[in-house]
Amino acid sequence: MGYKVVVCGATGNVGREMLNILAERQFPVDEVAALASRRSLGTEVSFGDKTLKTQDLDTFDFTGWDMALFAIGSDATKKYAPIAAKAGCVVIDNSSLYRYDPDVPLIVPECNPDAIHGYSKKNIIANPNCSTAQMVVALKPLHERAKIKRVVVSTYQSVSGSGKDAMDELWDQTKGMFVPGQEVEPKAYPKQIAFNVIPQIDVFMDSGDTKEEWKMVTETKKIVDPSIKVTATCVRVPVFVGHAESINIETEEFLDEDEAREILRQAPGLLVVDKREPGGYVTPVECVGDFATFISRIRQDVTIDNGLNFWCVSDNLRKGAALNAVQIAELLGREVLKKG
Ligand code: 11C
Repeated sequence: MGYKVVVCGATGNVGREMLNILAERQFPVDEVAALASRRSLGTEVSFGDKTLKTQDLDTFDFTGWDMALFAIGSDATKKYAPIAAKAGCVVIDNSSLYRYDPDVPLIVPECNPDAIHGYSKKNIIANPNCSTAQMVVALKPLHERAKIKRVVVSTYQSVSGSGKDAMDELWDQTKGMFVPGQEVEPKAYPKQIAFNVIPQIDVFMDSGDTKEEWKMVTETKKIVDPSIKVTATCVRVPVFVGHAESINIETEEFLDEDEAREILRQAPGLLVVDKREPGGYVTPVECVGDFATFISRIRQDVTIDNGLNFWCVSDNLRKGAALNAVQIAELLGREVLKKG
């Protein structure tokens, strides 16, 4: 016997990846419902070698369904997640709405799988922001060995993090640069993204940080350890899929770069590609469609006693969103629902 699984927001970038990954990982499903808002109704989506017709999220009855993977943004989640949860269907939510709620576990299965048991307070589990998810997979094993005191991270985030319109904007703006009269004005972003980089992701907060930067700080504390200090600068770059991060850590105990490389090699969810030669590292275009988070450029930071630098790349639609949600579904099945 398998699970009855709902994917809400099945026609979006993340919803489609959720269906792909459920099929790729052969998640034990008895039935899958693909839900969409009324304006996308009737759109067909792929699930393995099957095609599913989307159903109306507004009128769907969640009773009798085991779990629902939500990828519909905070506003719609606010309306529909409590309906699903109340009907007994466990919600695994990709929006930021519940991430900071003390009664909702925020889970990256490689880091804090035991938090799964907290799901029952609200019948909701939160999935972290993409830039946090890939970073904490790398931080956790290093923290266990040498206790991380402080993290300085700079991100290079792809436009797929802002959705399909932003991907179209990068494509059209790039083409428009070469065709006089067809220049495309910025709409998804405050400035031109083609052949440019933008040091703003999400809105500004009173502190001067952006919300994306604040999310990295707050979510790392909830997932790994509240004592870790994080400072982040998040930057949008003209890449379609795949987020990259330059990460600097300061640890309580000394950690040699070779030992760090070995720890990261052994850690779940990571693949180390670290040759000190031209091209001996992973870039965003190479990680697209992969499950792993790739670590490269591991080296000592000699400006402090206990410091390390490394480069971290992952498919933001996968580990940063859909894959992590499916891994949570697998964990929920294994540890809690125990069907099949
Ligand atoms: C981006 N990280 O790349 C964002 C997208 O809180 O789930 C995901 C926002 C979130 O723009």
